[in-house]
Amino acid sequence: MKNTTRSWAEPYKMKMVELLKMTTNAQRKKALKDAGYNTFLLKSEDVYIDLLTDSGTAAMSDRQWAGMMMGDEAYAGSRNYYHLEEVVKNVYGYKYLIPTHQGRGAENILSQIMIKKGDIIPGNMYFTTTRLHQELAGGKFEDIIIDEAHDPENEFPFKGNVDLNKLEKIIKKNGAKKIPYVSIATSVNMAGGQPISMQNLKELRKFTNKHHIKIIHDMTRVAENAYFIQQKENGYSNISVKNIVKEICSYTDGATMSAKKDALVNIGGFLTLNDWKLFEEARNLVVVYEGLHTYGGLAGRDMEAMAIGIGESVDDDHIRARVGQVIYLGEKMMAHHIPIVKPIGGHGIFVDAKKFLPHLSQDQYPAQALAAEIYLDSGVRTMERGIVSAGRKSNGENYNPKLELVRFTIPRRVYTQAHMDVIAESACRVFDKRSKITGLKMIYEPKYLRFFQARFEKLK
Ligand code: PLI
Repeated sequence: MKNTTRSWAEPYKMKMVELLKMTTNAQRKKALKDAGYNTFLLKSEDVYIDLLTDSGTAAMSDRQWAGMMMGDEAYAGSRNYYHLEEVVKNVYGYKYLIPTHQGRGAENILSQIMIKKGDIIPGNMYFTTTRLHQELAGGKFEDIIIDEAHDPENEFPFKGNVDLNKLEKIIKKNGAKKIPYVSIATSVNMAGGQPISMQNLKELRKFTNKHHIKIIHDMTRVAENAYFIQQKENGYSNISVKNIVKEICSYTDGATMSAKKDALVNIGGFLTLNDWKLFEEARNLVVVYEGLHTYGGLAGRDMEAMAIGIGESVDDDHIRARVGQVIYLGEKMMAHHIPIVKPIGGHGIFVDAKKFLPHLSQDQYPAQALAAEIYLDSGVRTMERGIVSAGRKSNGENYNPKLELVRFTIPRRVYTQAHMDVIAESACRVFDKRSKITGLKMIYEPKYLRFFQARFEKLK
């Protein structure tokens, strides 16, 4: 619940630390060149502060580590599976659970059981792996997020909202039968971690019920979304994040989860569904791709850590400190007039590379070039979220997204406020010499999810 009596300071203390290697500018220059100017290809030991992602990078609690020791490594019917099933039911309210090794494992199974060739999957902005699985299953993603989400300057508090008019047009044009489900992410990643409001979700539920269309929830960062609802939406300021999370889930028919984010584990995910028939199909398919339906590619200990992490993730003090740290960093950057996506989202700061480097065109990969430059300056590793991440359409054309961003993603419970200061200082230094930054040329492009492995050269 809203607590304004003290700052967002962390509700935990350190028990163990991991030592970091400090690098010189010359070492970083070489490492960057060897990595083809792609921060995904850097060796982690060459990184000082790693903001590549908040995925699988959280610090687990002593309770989670204790849970790891309680792993029941049975091939079938592990006690940790039943614990996880109970937690998913209690915290999120979904009925049936299929564990998977991570989020995309769940996306694969979901797409295969629900999407037919020629189907359309409307969603509140694409996510890389989600859209690819929809396409591989023969479907086509259509963006129905509100226009405000594509404008980094627009300060609307719920930029994750769906534009129901866009959805209605798709239904009118194609018929509801062509739409197996609407794909709704909480804390929309590619928009900058922007939340969807409860009101919008309720309206969407009403609308989809009318057309007998299901809603599948990408609940990877649902607790962060719930926190923004608590802070910004009328009527929720006295409701706990835990209860808001449960209400969000209640308006949807099932979910895919990458537990590597909100749920505070280093590996794990699941698919959860309310419909028994769909669950039966998913339970059958999981044995093909992941493992038996009571472990889904995970060790028993991983499921235990996830069950405990889910409980911790919806604690009000935890989530307030988590988002508080992100906002602290964002405000420091804004004070230096660095163009960032506003409002500040839940899991990181998204720098607007188009505005940061206005002298570069999008085909010179401004966000990729900026991420490289930040690493060179300070050893801080960030990630491109622009034209490289967006990839190509089936006809080979680039997607050319409106947003060309560098994501400074904050791992949960890992870095201190002093680290945030170092990151902000580096961003400011690079901003001050921005006119000297040159673009990049792509020299190697993999077929799928090119941002992970593409290589670049510096343009003169
Ligand atoms: O990385 P996975 O396979 O556990 O999850 C895929 C995935 C699905 N949905 C959303 C919204 C994600 O953010 C997501 C993964 N995100 C990554 C790896 C990230 O760095 O944002």
